[in-house]
Amino acid sequence: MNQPKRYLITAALPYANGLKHIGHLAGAYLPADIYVRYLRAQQRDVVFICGSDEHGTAIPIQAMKEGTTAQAIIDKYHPIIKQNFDDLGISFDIYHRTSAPIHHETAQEFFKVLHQNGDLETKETEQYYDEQAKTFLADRYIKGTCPNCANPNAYGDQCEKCGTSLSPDELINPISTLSGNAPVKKATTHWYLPLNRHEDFLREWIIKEHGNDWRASVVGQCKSWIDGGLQPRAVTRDLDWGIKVPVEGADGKVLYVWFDAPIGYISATKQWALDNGKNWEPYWNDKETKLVHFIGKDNIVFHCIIFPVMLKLHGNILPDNVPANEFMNLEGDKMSTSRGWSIEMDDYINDWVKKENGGGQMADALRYYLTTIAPETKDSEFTWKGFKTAYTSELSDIFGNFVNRAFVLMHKLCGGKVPPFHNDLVDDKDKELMEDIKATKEKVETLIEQYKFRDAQNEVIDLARKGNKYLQEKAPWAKVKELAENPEAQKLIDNSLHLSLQLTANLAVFINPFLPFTAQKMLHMMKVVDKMLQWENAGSLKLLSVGYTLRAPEILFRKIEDSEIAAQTDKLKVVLEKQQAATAATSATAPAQPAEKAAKPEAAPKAEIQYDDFAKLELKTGTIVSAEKVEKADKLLKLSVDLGTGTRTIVSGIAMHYQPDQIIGKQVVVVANLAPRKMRGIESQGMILMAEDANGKLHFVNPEEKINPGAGVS
Ligand code: B3M
Ligand code: ZN
Repeated sequence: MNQPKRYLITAALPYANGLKHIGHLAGAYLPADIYVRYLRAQQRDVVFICGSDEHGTAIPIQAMKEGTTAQAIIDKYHPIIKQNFDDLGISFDIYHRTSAPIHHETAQEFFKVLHQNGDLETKETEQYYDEQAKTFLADRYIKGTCPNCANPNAYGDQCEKCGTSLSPDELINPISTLSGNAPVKKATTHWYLPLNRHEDFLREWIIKEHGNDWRASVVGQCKSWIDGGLQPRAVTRDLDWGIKVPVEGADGKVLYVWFDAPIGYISATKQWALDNGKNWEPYWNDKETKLVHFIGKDNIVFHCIIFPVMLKLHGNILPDNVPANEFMNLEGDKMSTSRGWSIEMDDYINDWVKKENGGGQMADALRYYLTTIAPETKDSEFTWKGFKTAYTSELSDIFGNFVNRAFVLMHKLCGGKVPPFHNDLVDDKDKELMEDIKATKEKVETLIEQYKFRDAQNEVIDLARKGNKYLQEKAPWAKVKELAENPEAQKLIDNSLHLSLQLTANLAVFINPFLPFTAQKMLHMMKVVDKMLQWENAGSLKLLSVGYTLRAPEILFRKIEDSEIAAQTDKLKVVLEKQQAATAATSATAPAQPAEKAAKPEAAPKAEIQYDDFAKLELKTGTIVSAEKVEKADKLLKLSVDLGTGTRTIVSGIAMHYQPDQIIGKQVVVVANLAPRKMRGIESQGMILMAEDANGKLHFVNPEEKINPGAGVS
């Protein structure tokens, strides 16, 4: 593409159903922000769009959990998430909401156009219905085993483990999450987007046109989708939360959230245009717009297959790139807000950012580390130790240190003013540094334009590293002693500090897209205005005028204490301890008794319960079909248990009592409706009843004769 006329940059619309964590930040919002800040510095016409995704079953499900209404949920989380992004310097031009009337209208109009053009199909199908809850079940309300990876907790729309997008019919052993019952089939009519009609277009556009410039992981995922054969996708749902389907005979139906949410990018652009006296249309209709969607890998199919087909049918432009990121893990495990194993943006802000009076230093600290470990090509890992190391040994000791030294020396040796540059005394070291400054511009540009933000940021640190080396070699402080006998000494001091200060100004320009708060602080120290950060200034050696008075240096990056890091890792330890306590409970074993204390003391009697309490348990017979030791866990075995309707993975604390091969084929009683829980990275989907004898040995509880697996126990 030639230089695009304008840019429209979107970042995935977060569900307003809870706090968002730093993995989300690293996945979509931070890289998008870096890109946008870079484009703005280039004076390009760019609009950065985001907002809350407020439909879909995620919202009413959260409302159910919090005992409130769906509306209350979105009204609670939308402003928090918006503020969190703001505190971390994510500079959206608009953070809109899909509950806004302009969005409802836009999404309905979009649907109508497709409907009127005959681009949708209707079909009566049998759909899952929960007879107890008296409602059709939206995909998210159905759980079952993934046909692709056998994850037993796949949802009716997607398996979050392998990323496959599913329809409820593909799930093995579906159950309703509303009642826990197996749902029944009932007839209902829905509108479908026949993706199968667009296979050729998609193949041409993704594989042929973008096979080389899109990330390999993105192209690969799309290709395997297309090769697998595309099916018509229902774009309406039987649900009472969402955007009403705007055609006759669609009572009680709403647009599927993944139909309306990406249209949210368009409605947000409209709102932005209204607010700013602009015209939104060219951003979505003119081929000279470069549209880029920043997302996490779980959103690829929606942004690369479904939405593009919708855009094409509706007559809009298509994305130029969809630089999806992989996932970021936390200290050895997948990040998950529901399990508490995550760092919410909100928590980070409260613990680090709010304490420093709006300087943004700690917001930049997070931005920096997340970019150094950006999961651009593979999953990556956040550790608090890594955070501190990257911050201290790179940001503070290299970047911060260079800027500080340049300023301190300039005040000491050059009277607080930008010293002159004496061309007659230029040496090879000066020349090398000047070349490095110029070359960095091109390197950073190329990398950012290829969405390689991690490498781009590295180049900036590398340039600061070169600055340190230069100062070290030039050692202007040592030249002071020569001043009396060597008339050129002051000139040499001037040259090294002149260049160091021009480099400092360049570092501000280069670091600005990545660490905007730091760039602002540097502007203040240099007493220059925002305009200096324009990208055309990058590489220039004339950013600061000779004789100009500069301020005293400010500390760009304060020290991070070990105690601050310990406080964070302690928080995670608490989560882990809670999980382990729960593990001990679900595996039905007390920790193995030490040998000298063989006999177990009598457990205290538990409080009396009602029959209803007991009836909540779903007990079933099962047969152990496989067993293996869990690595680095002495007490745990990982079992596959056949429950008649399918197999479950159950992690059980019986490894001290049974060898894996001893128990294959054993019948057991399983608590089948226990919420799944992760132990040592394995999801346990139930618990096996065990009896513990006076010596602390565990015995299986099972029917006296073998019976069919899946038999109810009561
Ligand atoms: N809300 C899913 C997510 O937050 C969804 C993205 C919509 S982007 C149009 O991952
Ligand atoms: Zn799967």
